[in-house]
Amino acid sequence: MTEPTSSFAPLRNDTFLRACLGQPTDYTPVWLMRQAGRYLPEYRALRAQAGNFMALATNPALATEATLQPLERFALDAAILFSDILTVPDAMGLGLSFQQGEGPQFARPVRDEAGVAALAIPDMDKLRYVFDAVASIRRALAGRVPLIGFAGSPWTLACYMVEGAASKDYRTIKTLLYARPDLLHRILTINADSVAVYLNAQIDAGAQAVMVFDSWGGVLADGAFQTFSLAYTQRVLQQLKRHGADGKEVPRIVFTKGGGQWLRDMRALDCDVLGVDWTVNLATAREQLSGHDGQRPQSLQGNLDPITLFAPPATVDAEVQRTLAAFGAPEQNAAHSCQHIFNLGHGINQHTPPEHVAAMVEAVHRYSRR
Ligand code: 1CP
Repeated sequence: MTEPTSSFAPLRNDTFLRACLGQPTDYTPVWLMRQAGRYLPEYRALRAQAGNFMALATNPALATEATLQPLERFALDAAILFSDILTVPDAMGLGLSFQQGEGPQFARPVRDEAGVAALAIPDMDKLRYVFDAVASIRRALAGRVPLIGFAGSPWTLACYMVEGAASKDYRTIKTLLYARPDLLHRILTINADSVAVYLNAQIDAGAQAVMVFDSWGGVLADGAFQTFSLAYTQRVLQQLKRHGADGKEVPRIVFTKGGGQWLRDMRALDCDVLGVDWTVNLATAREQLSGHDGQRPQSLQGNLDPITLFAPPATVDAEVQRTLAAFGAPEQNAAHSCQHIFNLGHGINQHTPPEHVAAMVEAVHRYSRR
């Protein structure tokens, strides 16, 4: 087989990708969920220049700038595409808008038989701006660190599509789940197939890893999680390309907030990394993932409580040390083992002092250097 050639610069820091694939590294790689965003003054200036969030996200040059902003400040080991999980339901025609300070809103939420019947996999041309941004970011990175592409899980997208906005109790979608599971299954099937096509297009455009954000999987009852979230995340993973345009393996990360008690179910997922929130003990999680059924063990991503970053830098430093110690010394000899990717347990809070992020990233690298 001939290696496909790539027009992108060679990767100079592969620490994150190695850890994703369970290979030993010289230190523990680190990046942050929502690392580009409102806690950075330069992001707020860029968004003001664009006018609003969607104007920023749909402009590949500005999205590239937003992606690179945190990398200019901190020695992060990965970049993540600047976009949003809700671009997919927006392309389905649900009418997304972001009210300043209020979060996302859909003009036409999906709530009844007719709304569900009208849903279809969106034309990927409507999401061309995302794939253009991926290619543009990849060029701008010039091999500095790998680029992560992402999408929402079918369940998490459905939460917004049915609720129409962020929710406190998920009453509308859970009522649908219990009263009309047939309708929810149809939404989730369309979401899964849409997300698969969408992530494959990001891979083709240059994404070097992909992540599925199951941000609201943890609000489901045991049993419902497996049926309405996990099964559809697996349906996405089963359709994903294994290799990028450059012929390199593209690791898959799945993060379920509040999913710690389901790691034994999640290890059956066809993915390389499981993201965990701060309620999880990393040593226990590592034990649960290691040496299972002869398959390559998944690596772990996480899990500092994002609110830790409001404490003084000395505390941040101590909490980083504690998190690294909780995972324990990474395996250095096996070709494949459960490795650690340092991250927060959920997205960074918009009021976080950037200097504390600097202290965190520096501490991860200092304490983990082998
Ligand atoms: O006002 C603004 O500037 C908008 C704030 C904002 C930003 C910076 C939104 C609206 N989205 C984003 C970017 C974003 N969203 C990224 C790329 C930035 C990066 O990581 O560096 C990513 C990966 C997301 C993913 C996302 N969007 C998730 C999953 C991650 C998570 O935190 O759980 C979710 C749930 C969303 C929905 C969403 N979009 C925006 C907001 C404020 C929200 C959350 C709404 C809610 O609380 O339910």
